[in-house]
Amino acid sequence: MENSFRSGYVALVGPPNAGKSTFLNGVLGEKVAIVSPKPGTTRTAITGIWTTDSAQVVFVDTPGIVASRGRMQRLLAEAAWAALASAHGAVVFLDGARYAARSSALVRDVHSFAPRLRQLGIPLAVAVNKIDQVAPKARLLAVLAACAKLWPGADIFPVSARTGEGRDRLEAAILAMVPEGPPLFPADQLSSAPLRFLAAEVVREQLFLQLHQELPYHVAVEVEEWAEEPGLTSIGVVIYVSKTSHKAMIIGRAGSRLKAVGQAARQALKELLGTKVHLSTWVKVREGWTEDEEFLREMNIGEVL
Ligand SMILES: Nc1nc2c(ncn2[C@@H]2O[C@H](COP(=O)(O)OP(=O)(O)OP(=O)(O)O)[C@@H](O)[C@H]2O)c(=O)[nH]1
Ligand SMILES: [Mg+2]
Repeated sequence: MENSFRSGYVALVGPPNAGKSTFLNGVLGEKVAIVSPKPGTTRTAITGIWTTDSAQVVFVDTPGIVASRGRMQRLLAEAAWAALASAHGAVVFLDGARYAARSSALVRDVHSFAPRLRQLGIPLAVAVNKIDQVAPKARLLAVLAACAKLWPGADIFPVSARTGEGRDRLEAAILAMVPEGPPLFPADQLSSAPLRFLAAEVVREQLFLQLHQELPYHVAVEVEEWAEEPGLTSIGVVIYVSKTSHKAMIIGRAGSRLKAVGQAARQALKELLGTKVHLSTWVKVREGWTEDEEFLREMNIGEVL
C-alpha cells in the first residue's frame, strides 16, 4: 500500500528559556525564531513550516508560560493556549540541565500548565532538552521519571536542540502526531508570519542579546517603513521603550549601543531577506506600554502569526 502524505499543526510549549525556538530553527535548518539566553524572548506564537517528502508539519513556536498576573505574561500564555487549541499534537520543552541540577524547580515551573495540557487530549511528547549540559547522564534519570509522572503516557525524549543529539527520534514522534492530509502551505514557505514581523523580531533579538538586566523587557520593535528595489530593502524600525530614562541607555554613549544593535541586525536581515539592507532605527518613548493591552496587541504580543 502506498504511504499517503501527512500534514498538521504541532505546538512547541513549555516554560521560558527551555529551547523551543532553538529546536524549531534546528529542525528547519533555517533561522525563523529569535533566540536569546534571557527567558521571555518569544512574545508571539509563530509558525515554522517543515516540509519533507512525505509530510508537512506546521510547528507553532509559542512564548514560554509562567504563572504570573502581569498583563504581558497573561497575554503570552494566551498565545500558547491559542496555538494548542488548533494543534494536532504538542511537544513540551523542558530545560533538562536546569532540573538535573535542581529537581524541585520542575514542578514549580510547570504546575501552572501541566494539568490543563494533560486535559487537551492531543498527543503529547516531552522533550528534555540541553542534555549536552548534563554530566554524568545518569543525572537525567530522575528528571525523566518526574516527567513520566507529570504527563503519564507521553513519550519522553532526551535531546539537545543545540547539538541535534536525539532530534531524529523526536522528529519521528512528531511526524506521527499529524493526520493524513495534503500540504497546507507551499513546500518552500518557511513561516506564515509576515516578513515585516520577522524583520522586527531580528532587531528585537539584538536588543535581547545586547541590553542588560530588565531593559530588554521594556523594549518593543515595530517596522514602520519598508521599501524594496532590486537587490536592496530599506527598512525603518521604531524601538519603543516604556520610560524616558531607557532611551539614553539604548542609544548609548555617542550612539554606540544603538549603532552596534543596528549593525548586527542589518547582517541578520541580509540573511533573512537575501538582499542588501538599509536599516534606520528610531527610539521612541511610549510610557508604560507593557501594561497597555491595546498597544501589546498592536505589537502582536500574545498573538499567533
Ligand atoms: N546548552 C544548550 N543550550 C541550549 C539548548 N537549546 C537552547 N539552548 C539555549 O537556551 C537559551 C534559550 O533558548 P530559546 O530557544 O530562546 O528558548 P525558548 O524556549 O524559545 O525561550 P522563550 O522564547 O523565552 O520561551 C538560548 O541561550 C539557547 O542557546 C541546548 O540544547 N543546549
Ligand atoms: Mg522562544
